[in-house]
Amino acid sequence: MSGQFVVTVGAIENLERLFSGKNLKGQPQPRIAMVGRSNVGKSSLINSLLESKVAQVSNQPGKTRCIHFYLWKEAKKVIADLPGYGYARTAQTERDRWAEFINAYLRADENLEAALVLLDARHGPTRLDEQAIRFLSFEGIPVTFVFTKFDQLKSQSERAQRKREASQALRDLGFDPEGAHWVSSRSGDGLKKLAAFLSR
Ligand SMILES: Nc1nc2c(ncn2[C@@H]2O[C@H](COP(=O)(O)OP(=O)(O)O)[C@@H](O)[C@H]2O)c(=O)[nH]1
Ligand SMILES: [Mg+2]
Repeated sequence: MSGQFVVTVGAIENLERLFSGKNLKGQPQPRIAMVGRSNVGKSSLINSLLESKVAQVSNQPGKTRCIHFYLWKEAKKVIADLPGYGYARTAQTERDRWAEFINAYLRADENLEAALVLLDARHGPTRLDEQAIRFLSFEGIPVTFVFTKFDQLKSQSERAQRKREASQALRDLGFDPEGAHWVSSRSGDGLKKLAAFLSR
C-alpha cells in the first residue's frame, strides 16, 4: 500500500491554515490536483495509482464537497482530490461556491506542480471542462490531460475515432494532444505509463 490520507479541507476560510510555506500539514511533497467533472473517475484513478482504497468512489455524483489530500509515497507526491464540478442537480449558487473554493485552492497552493484534467474517454470536453482548462491556463498551472474509462471504448475503430476527435478538441483549446493519457481504472490500461510520468 503506497497511499495514505493526509488531510481534508471543506471551506475557503480553512485553506490558509493548511499551508506553511510549501508544506501541506508538514508534508513537503509537490502536489498534483485532480480536476474534472463529478463522476469522471477522479477517486478511482487515485486509488489505482496509489494502489489503495483511500479515496471514496461513489455512484452518486456530486457527493464530494471537500478537497481530500493523499500522500502517494512511491511517487513522493501529494494528490489533491478536488470536488467534481458540473453536477446538474445542484443549485447554481452552490456550484459557484464550489468553483470559488476550488479556484482559491489552486491559487493558494505554492507547491502545486500540475493539474490532471480528467475527461471521459467517450465524450469531448464539456463547456465546464473548457472553463476549468482556461482557468488553469490563466493561472499558469501546467495541465496534463487524462482520458478516463478507456475500457468503455470497445472496438479498435471506436478507440481510434475517439482519439482523433479528442486530439482535435485539445488542439482547439491550444494544447498538444500528444501528451494526453488514456487510462482505465477498471482494466488497468495506461496506468503504469501515467504513474511513471507523474513519478518523474
Ligand atoms: N467503466 C469504468 N468505470 C469507472 C472507471 N473509473 C471509475 N468508474 C466508475 O465511475 C463512477 C464514478 O467514479 P469516481 O471515481 O467516484 O468518480 P469521481 O466523482 O470523479 O471521483 C463509479 O461508479 C466508478 O466505478 C473506469 O476506468 N472504467
Ligand atoms: Mg470522487
